[in-house]
Amino acid sequence: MNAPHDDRDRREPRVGPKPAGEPEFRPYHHPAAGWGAAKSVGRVLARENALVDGPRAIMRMNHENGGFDCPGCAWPDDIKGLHLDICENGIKHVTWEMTRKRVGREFFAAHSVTELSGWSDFALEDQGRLTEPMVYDPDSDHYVPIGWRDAFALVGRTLRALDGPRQASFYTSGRLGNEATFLYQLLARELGTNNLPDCSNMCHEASGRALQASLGTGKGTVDLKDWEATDALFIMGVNAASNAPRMLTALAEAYRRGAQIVHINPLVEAAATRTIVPHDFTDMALFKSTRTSTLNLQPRVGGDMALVRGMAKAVLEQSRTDPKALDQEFIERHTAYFDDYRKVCEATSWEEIERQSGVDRARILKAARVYREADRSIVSWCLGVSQHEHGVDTVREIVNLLLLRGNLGREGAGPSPVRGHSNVQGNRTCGIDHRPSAEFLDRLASVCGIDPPREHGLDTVGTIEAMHRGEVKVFVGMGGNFALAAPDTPYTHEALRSCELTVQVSTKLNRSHLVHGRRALILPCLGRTERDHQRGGLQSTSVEDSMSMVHLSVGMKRPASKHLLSEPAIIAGMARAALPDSDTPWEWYVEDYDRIRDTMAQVLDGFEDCNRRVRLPLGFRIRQPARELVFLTPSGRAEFSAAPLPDVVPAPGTLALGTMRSHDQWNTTIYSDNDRYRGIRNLRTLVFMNQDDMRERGISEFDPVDITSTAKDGTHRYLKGYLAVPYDIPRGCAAGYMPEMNVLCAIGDYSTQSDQPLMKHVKVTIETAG
Ligand SMILES: Nc1nc2c(c(=O)[nH]1)N[C@H]1C(S)=C(S)[C@@H](COP(=O)(O)OP(=O)(O)OC[C@H]3O[C@@H](n4cnc5c(=O)[nH]c(N)nc54)[C@H](O)[C@@H]3O)O[C@H]1N2
Ligand SMILES: Nc1nc2c(c(=O)[nH]1)N[C@H]1C(S)=C(S)[C@@H](COP(=O)(O)OP(=O)(O)OC[C@H]3O[C@@H](n4cnc5c(=O)[nH]c(N)nc54)[C@H](O)[C@@H]3O)O[C@H]1N2
Ligand SMILES: [Mo]
Repeated sequence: MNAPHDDRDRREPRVGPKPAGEPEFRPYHHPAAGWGAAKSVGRVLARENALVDGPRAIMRMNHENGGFDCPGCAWPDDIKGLHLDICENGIKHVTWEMTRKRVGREFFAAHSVTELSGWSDFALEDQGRLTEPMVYDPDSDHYVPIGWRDAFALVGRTLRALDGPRQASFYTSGRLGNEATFLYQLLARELGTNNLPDCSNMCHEASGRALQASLGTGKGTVDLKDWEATDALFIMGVNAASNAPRMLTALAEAYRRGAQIVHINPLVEAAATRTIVPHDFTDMALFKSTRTSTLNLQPRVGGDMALVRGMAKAVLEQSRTDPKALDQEFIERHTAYFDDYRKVCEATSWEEIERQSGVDRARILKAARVYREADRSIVSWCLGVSQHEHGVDTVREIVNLLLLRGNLGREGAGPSPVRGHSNVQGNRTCGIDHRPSAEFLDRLASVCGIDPPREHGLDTVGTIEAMHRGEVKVFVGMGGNFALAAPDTPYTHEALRSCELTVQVSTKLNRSHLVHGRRALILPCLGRTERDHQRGGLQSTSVEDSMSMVHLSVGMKRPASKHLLSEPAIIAGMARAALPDSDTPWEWYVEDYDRIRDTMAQVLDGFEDCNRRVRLPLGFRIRQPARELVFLTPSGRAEFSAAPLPDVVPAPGTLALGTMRSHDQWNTTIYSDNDRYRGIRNLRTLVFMNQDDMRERGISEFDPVDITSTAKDGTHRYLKGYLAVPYDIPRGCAAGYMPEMNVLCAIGDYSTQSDQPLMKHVKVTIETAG
């Protein structure tokens, strides 16, 4: 059906491209991946003029030896290393970096910053790769060329002129390789600050904190071999077909093996239906699809903890007559506080569980039965679980459930968070943490000969608030698109604009270059697909995937411009300028990244001998104490938690809105206005609603609506003229796209447990546009 009328042009600058036609909504009934994906890949390659280089690069991607790591997502490479496992969105992402288009000095001479500010985000990135360092010239309102040396001198001078190092903040987006990451945190800490916000603060902070508290390590414990051996998979709050597409292969294989696959998501996403395995060419040719689900449960937004509590309660109830429902021996030998947990489960009534989860008891019992009957279970989750007020409690509840049946420390069982950016987990491992442990700082001090600050630094929200107050004056963005990715867009923009200096290390032009401080630098860097030559020869960089595997990534393309520097070189350049007397051998490190790895081997737990081990065919796996049933918790055991259920039922008349990605986007990078698996074309400014919620408000399909959010402090934020789309989503829930909807996320609305912005639970009212 087409929209009756179109007032979308009033909402410039839009994030996505100019729609190619009228908005459409036609529910998608085909299997995920398969030919739809293949067609879409062909279009993307053609658009980026990459028909020759694209396929060649893709054949080198995620290869067991010698290729570069797919910058798409953090899903691990196939452990067997026998076939390439590639996906539509990974290919889109690689070709996005390999485009032949360039943004040179002529471009910036032709367009003022004010003019560019009116462009869509799509148009900005679509100009191609940045080619040389640029500095903002306030007199002309243009970016003008600057040499690397002068650029570094400006950074150094500004940092040295601050009242203290805590007036600077160093953001990381999860693309940065391990070696650059290590140098970056060293720079911040040698300067004297732990102000190291990262995209994790908006992403999996809750997962890390929960796993740390329960198991004493902030990561999942399973690997792909476990996925291949498990009897039951519980997939919660992830849109895998779009955001971790290679998971589809694992799901299809699990189904064929006879494993149970339970999806828990307010939306029935494409991965919860059927797929055609992308690398299975016979399946592709025969249109043969495989199911990827055996049960779908649709909790309300924020209802996961209640649902998991219900499953646990059912298992405990069963154990009264069937002692084998629990793994008593595991509970006794390896866990603490089980009695408290049992009591809280008993005290939580089924009525409360049904009301808070939005799922009836019979269906929860069905899921519980799958869990009870499985010898080995894995629970996997992503942002649908973490970006909530009670994200930490919910992840801990997941661990509680796993502990009941000893689903930990053995093959085919355990917690398995799906991380986001391709190296976001490596960033944390290598020291990006605004709350570093004392042991880490001690080792850093003794190995690197610096005196790192001990007090905690600022995270993402903390940095924005501090910039707004004028307390942080220099913002360095190591990748990413902070201006668009962070919550409360206008507030974040005011914060960035009040800085003395903003520095963005980037591959492409984006909003964060236009929303800048009094002075501003764009420092263009090599991408992951590109050759990185230093004095010591061709360099490689290491990355860590979602399942703690560390491997080397080697670029093979000629750099987009001869003026680009690698990220380690840019960090070292800034460091030398800011710390002229530093004893750290910055330049020496950059000559040969093996030297950085040698230092990392001494500082980082699990990195011993990493230069050798990272060169093994599949790299190495970082030691996982919890996997070996060693728990670095206060009790020395895996700890049950016993939190009460939060009240997540929306107040009458209000809805709980989750912000999420479309199929054709990579965080703030939008490829098109389509969301294939959800049946949407030519539309991003939409809100998915339950049909009854729409009827109650007198709203029909594609009616323009106004969305009002109410923050914890009672203030309101608005999006006007969005189009309503009736969708299979529980009553009281709504969903729409990030980053546009960040306008609705108040800066003060972050979780008291994880400090994560509540991007999956915005309290809103929706009414016909007035
Ligand atoms: N192609 C592509 N790949 C990506 C990204 C990308 O933008 N594009 N981003 C990367 C990054 S940084 C990350 S962190 C990941 C993100 O991967 P996802 O977590 O899949 O990201 P979202 O699109 O935010 O989708 C969240 C999912 O949670 C569901 N959801 C919303 N609220 C709830 C809830 O209360 N409970 C449950 N159970 N589910 C809920 C939504 O219906 C949706 O399916 O993907 C990574 N991979
Ligand atoms: N409302 C809402 N907001 C969200 C979320 C949500 O679900 N809802 N999700 C949050 C999450 S999970 C995340 S991870 C953040 C993402 O936040 P960010 O990581 O800050 O954003 P990205 O869009 O991934 O960054 C894209 C930019 O990175 C740069 N880039 C790409 N490759 C490279 C490289 O190799 N090196 C360098 N230096 N730069 C590069 C390019 O210039 C590109 O424009 O957004 C968060 N924001
Ligand atoms: Mo993320």
